[in-house]
Amino acid sequence: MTYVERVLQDIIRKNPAQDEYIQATTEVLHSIEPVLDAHPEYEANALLERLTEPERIIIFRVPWVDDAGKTHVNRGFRVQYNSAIGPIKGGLRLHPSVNLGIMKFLGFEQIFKNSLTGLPIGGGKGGSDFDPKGKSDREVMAFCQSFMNELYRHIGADVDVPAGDIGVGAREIGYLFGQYKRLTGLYEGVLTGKGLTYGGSLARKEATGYGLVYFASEMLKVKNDSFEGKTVIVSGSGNVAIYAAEKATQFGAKVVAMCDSTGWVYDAEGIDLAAVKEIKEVKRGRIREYLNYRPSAEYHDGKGIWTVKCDVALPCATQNELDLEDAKTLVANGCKLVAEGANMPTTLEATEYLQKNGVNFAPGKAANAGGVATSALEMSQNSMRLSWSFEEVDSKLHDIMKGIHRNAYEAAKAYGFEGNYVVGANIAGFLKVAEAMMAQGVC
Ligand code: NDP
Ligand code: 2IT
Repeated sequence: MTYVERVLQDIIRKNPAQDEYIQATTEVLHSIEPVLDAHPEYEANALLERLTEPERIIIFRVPWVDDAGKTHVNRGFRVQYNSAIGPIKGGLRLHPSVNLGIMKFLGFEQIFKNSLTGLPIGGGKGGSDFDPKGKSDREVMAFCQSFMNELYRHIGADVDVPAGDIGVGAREIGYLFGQYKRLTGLYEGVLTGKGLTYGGSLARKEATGYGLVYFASEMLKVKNDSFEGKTVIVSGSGNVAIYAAEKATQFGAKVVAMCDSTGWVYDAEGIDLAAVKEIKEVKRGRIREYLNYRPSAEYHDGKGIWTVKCDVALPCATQNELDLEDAKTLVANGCKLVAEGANMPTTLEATEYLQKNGVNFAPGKAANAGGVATSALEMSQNSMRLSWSFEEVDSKLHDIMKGIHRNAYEAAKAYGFEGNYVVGANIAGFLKVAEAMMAQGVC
């Protein structure tokens, strides 16, 4: 049995019912096998065993009272996965599906993503099974304050710096920041994605989506191609999706479909992003309301966005939203590039099918790293107590995405997998963390 097989077998045995976590570790560990073969000292020092076991996991009760006076209890998580290259960094997700396996898969992926940015940030993730949909602002505030009443003991500007993810945007970060400040008396960059009046960075809101398109552009450039004239599908209609669609449009593409968890819209004329922003960012409404703005568009309930014919697909909603059947449909419709804005939106089988059928494929840990990279830029600005212009941050983000593309491309090539960004991103991300862990001894 190989080293990787042995470690994976242990992971499966010790973590029953953590499917997403097993999926993520399986993909990463298999793809770094060539590096492990070249570095026998990693096995001798139980590096994979240490890397796959989080430094610590905090699970806590989050009681809060709704507007009718009823008390609810949610479960809070923070998985502090790995701090070898910097303080723990990663988002908070508020969604009813949140459980330990999902938190661990996200935290594990974050280690390599953060390493790829080239910035000094370790990996982690957190969140809760609280559902912000349909809650009043006061209820969301009550939840966030209660969540922070426990979390504040475990975080800090040089310890662990949470941010947004699904269900967590500027509103939630504001409530969390206010409560942290109240409990600790510290005004510090303990969270990123903050509002611009209290330490937030310009371009953080746009960063993940813009970064995704910068990365995909580099992939197209390798093939002497560009976004100009491409037909694009963007799944989701949240933070990542909206700004991916915006940048793709700026780069000359036509985005024809977007969705939420209820249904999807198709607009042959190209999605009207001002309408989507008003529905999602202002009204917190459903994507079907798009028809009120563009009656000529189509709305369909349920899944099905991947049946739309496109050149480029950008999954920006959630994990495992693009399965083998969807991959087959995309290939049959002539799709040439899939870049993940979400974390692990493509199943293992679908990824393999796309790659085997000539689709240029970018994994989320490389392609969506612009969000956390810009969070690290927000941390730098907070430490320096100054703020950069939008253009300055955006240009740093663009350079970082080009750098990640180059590193992933070169790492894959060095190990004989040219053009395979999954292998390249995993190897490049892993090497830096592995070296840092080896240098720091058994810990
Ligand atoms: P948001 O909460 O802003 O938006 C999420 C979007 O995805 C919504 O449109 C939501 O629809 C949709 N969605 C969620 N779950 C499902 C589902 N089960 N089926 C279909 N659609 C679904 O989150 P973000 O845009 O921030 O995050 C999207 C993805 O990007 C996540 O995977 C996240 O981990 C990843 N990511 C986010 C980063 C960031 O900076 N925000 C950085 C890197 C990655 P609905 O409203 O109906 O739930
Ligand atoms: O998945 C991710 O990279 C994020 N949700 C962003 C994390 C961050 O710290 O900005």
